[in-house]
Amino acid sequence: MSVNSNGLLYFEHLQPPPSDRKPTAQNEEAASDSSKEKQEDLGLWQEKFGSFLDIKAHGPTSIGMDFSLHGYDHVYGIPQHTETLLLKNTSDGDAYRLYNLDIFGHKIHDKIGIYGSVPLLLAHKPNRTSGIFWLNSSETLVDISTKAVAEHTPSRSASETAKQRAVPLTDVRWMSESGIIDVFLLMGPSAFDVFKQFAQLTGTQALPPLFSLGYHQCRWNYEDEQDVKAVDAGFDAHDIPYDVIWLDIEHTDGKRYFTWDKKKFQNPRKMQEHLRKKKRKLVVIVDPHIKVDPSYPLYAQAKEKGYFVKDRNGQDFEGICWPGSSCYLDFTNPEVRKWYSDQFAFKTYKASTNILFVWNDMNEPSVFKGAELTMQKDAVHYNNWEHRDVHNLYGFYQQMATAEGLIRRSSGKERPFVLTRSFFAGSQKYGAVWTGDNTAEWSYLKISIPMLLTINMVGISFCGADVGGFIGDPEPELLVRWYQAGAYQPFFRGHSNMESKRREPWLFGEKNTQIIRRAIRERYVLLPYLYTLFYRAHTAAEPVMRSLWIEFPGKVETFDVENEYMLGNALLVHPVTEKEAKTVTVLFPGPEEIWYDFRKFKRVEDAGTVKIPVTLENIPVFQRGGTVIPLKTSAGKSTEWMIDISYELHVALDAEACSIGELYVDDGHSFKYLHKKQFLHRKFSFNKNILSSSCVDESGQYHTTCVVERVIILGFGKQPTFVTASAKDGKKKEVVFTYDMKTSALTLENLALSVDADWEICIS
Ligand code: NBV
Repeated sequence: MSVNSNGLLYFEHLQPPPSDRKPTAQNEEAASDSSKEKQEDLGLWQEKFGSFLDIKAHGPTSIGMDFSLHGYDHVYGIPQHTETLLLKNTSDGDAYRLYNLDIFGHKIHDKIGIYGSVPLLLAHKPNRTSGIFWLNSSETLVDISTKAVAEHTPSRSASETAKQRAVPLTDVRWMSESGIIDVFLLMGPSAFDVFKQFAQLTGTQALPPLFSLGYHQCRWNYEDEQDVKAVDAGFDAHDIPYDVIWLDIEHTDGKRYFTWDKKKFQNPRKMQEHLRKKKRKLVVIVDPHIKVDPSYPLYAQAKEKGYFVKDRNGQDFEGICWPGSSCYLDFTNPEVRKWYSDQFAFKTYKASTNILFVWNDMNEPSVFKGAELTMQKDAVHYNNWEHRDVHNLYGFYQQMATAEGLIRRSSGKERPFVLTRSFFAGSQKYGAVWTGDNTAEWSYLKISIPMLLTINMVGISFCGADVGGFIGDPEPELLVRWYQAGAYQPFFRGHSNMESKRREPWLFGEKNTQIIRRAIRERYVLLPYLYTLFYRAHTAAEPVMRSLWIEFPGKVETFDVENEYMLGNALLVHPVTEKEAKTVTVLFPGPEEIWYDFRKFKRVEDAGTVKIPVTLENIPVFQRGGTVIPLKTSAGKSTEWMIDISYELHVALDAEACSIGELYVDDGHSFKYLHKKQFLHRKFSFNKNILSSSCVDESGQYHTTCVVERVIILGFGKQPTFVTASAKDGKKKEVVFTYDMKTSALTLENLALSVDADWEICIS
């Protein structure tokens, strides 16, 4: 990688404005005058954007620099755009823009920034990954240009001729409106090294509470307490698992966050007790704008303490948002964050209980009637930073304060769950993100895969897209396909707009209900694997959802694949994103890999690109030979109902008849895994016809009465004659087994082997 090879290193000094450029009423007048002459007069110290005047307190700043990536023609990252996985050449069009904006119904294949930004770009060539982390939170543009250049290899001896060959080169140019050049070159050499290097700078994914990996049911809006109870009961009546019901902005008293609409929610505490008994949770929305209303204590206090962002004249910045005239808390100020996090204390947030968690929306921040629907760049934050300097950090800091509030209300004991729409590098430390207002169309289901893969690549594993599409009404087939895709994505929430028709999973006929039920149940059964992946994301910065090239870094054919992906290292998932699809074309990386149908256990005979028949029943999922996946034997009404359900291991053999996998278990909600080392981290390995369970991390201890009930070994060569299981205490017992000649799957039943103990199963 070389720096400044195109000589595009630029920066401008901060400078006090010349006296005639100082923001004055006169200048404002000139700015609002559209005559060319007057406009020119404003110089670079002020800029007009539509009807908005931006006065640059420190002058016309900007910084920029170029990087050349030699041998690379695949670059990824820099979310968030509704774009392909592989970053495109920008030479003939717009640069990728990193500027957090609320864009309702954002278009597909657009390089304009939406909601969140992470200024990390990854470059990959066979078996080598590098990263560029441009740490800047002002409006940023990234230009990308890939070309082939001639590489000259001089002759090494008189008899050898000099050679010339074409090699790829990618030039990346970063430009930011303000700030300093603060850039980190992450040298890998593997993708997993780059992820670790980035995590050293920005942190790893917070370990989510287990419930938050279940299914979430959201809508704008679940109207009142009766509605909440009816939807909750609907899941039980239709035997569909779910963990969380969500309340959107209408649950508040006039969009005053931290309050309840007294007519619709007369007894919110009782409603939460009802949900608690059902072992379920509630998430409520808490937006960053605060209604201008002196009788609203939150507003009055923040006003008095000077906690709002200021306009350029030192007055509280006022904008329009859901509540009408609103002020915006200055989350960049640590004191404001501390005060804000105190608002989540049970005694302060009336009728909140410990099953209530939080959703931060509109935190780009969204300002109706503002320039590009956001805050003016010359608004002023803590320590005199202009909004232009910290724009992309606003949502990051709100989520930080919210997560801290939820931790503090539990005296540091419980893990928080906070979903945010806006994000920045490091947001993974505070919870989950989603991709915002997508549309109920097939193309949005399709693009959600590269969007989530990109977000995962830049450290934020806990992400998802609204299942069904937020805007509009999905046809039943699209909804079904979206549930099937969402079940294999990290954050799994159905959500719909106010104008959309009701969309609870049982409203689309018996057949569709049944298919959706199956998809959600598959998710619940898979949770031990998913939770283990999150532990890896938390401790080792490994993304949960991985583009194929991350797992197969030497296989060029995987580098641009964005319609399938790996969930961890073991599962290959290919969602169906075409209407009335009868087949999908799956790329099976190989040839040394072996793949098994995840549900039917049969080995995939062909290698490479294979047409796989599909029905509406489910989407293609395959297990990679050489892996062990821990599952639950059945799903329950919610994650909390599943604590005692036993485990099942899917042991998929590789070409050497070996495999290896892990299971992580803890209480699923507290920080005891961290402070008291109350966890189990187990390893399962299959070698020479022996499956053994051993401990990965002796420092962790967690007692569970759960057992491994069943083991299915995929690709087992022949019918065994005898199978025994022995615990480390030496006691041996014979194991009941069935062998399916057609699939070569060997099923071992009624094992009752403790999850928290060492044991061995020998097959002869
Ligand atoms: O709070 C209402 C919605 C919310 O349902 C959605 O998920 C957010 O992305 N919110 C946007 C504001 C209004 C959008 C038109």
